Amino acid sequence: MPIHVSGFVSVLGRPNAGKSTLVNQLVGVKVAIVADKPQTTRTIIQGVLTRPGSQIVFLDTPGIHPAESQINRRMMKSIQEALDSRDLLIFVHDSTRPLSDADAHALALLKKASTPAILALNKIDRLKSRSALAPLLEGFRNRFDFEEYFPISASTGEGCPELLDAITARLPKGPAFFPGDYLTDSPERFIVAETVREKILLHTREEVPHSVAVLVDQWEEKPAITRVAATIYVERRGQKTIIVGAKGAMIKQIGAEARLELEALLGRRFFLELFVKVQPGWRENPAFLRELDWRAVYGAAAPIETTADQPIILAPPEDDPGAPQ
Ligand SMILES: Nc1nc2c(ncn2[C@@H]2O[C@H](COP(=O)(O)OP(=O)(O)OP(=O)(O)O)[C@@H](O)[C@H]2O)c(=O)[nH]1
Ligand SMILES: [Mg+2]
Repeated sequence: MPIHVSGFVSVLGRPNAGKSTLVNQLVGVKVAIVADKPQTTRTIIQGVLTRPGSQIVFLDTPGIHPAESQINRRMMKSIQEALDSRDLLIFVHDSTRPLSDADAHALALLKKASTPAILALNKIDRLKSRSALAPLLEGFRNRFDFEEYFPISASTGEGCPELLDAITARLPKGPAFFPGDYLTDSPERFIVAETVREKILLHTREEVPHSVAVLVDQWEEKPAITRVAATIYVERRGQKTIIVGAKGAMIKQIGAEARLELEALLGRRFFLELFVKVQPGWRENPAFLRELDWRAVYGAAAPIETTADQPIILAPPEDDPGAPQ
């Protein structure tokens, strides 16, 4: 029997470093939303890669940042969870940026975990010359004892096969935790809400991205279509005006983009109805934050009532008449 390895690998780093892009690249499917705004990821996102002889459970995390508000404290709690008793850590750094005090703070967190860590110097496709990597690497080496380092581009995939081989080589012997087609524990409800939020992040700037939360209110499976109603929460009236747009043009665009992506990912037709509500101070509201946290709402042993709660995304069935062409 060939040896089988498996393990939990947490992907950590500063906001916007490219952690979610990397997890999507390594898993080969978009499990986490990506945006050019910091603090895109707000909770742990699981992405599972199963290959012959190995299964890797990647845990994408929120960017490491000062926890000033309730929501930020919750995000830092997820980071702590991702640091506890894992097999390996991947620290992702945007190599177009120099080392800063904030990076030193992030590395101090890693040190406490005393788990082996690999450094991924990301976004090398944006470097004019590789010579910029040497001083950066030197700086990291002076601050943390990484096992290995890899220059990569999570966007283009450059360096990622080598990183994946190094990860696999460091995993302990063990059986697969999940079936071979299992990709994530994210319920479809959460995937829908996150996809809508991603489209909003792509179209807005300044304080709007931080002020947006999305919750699915209704979910109805029909034979030919899944009907979903979701509410976009913002903190101020002006933000609602931005998201709705002139004559509702912006919200229409957000809805259309989210729907197209969801249909391709989940392999069936969606009808998506979006509402926008002003909910001042939701980022400091523990009851609301709990509602946003699907793990807190469903729990590990939550009853599965509709396919919306099923934690497995399967590839689109080939003979599904509802699948987009
Ligand atoms: N050029 C280039 N851009 C990248 C690369 N990796 C990520 N990006 C971009 O960097 C931005 C941030 O990427 P994310 O994957 O959302 O970063 P993150 O570390 O998950 O960010 P948070 O969730 O906010 O902490 C996005 O615009 C990505 O497209 C890369 O290798 N090259
Ligand atoms: Mg992210």
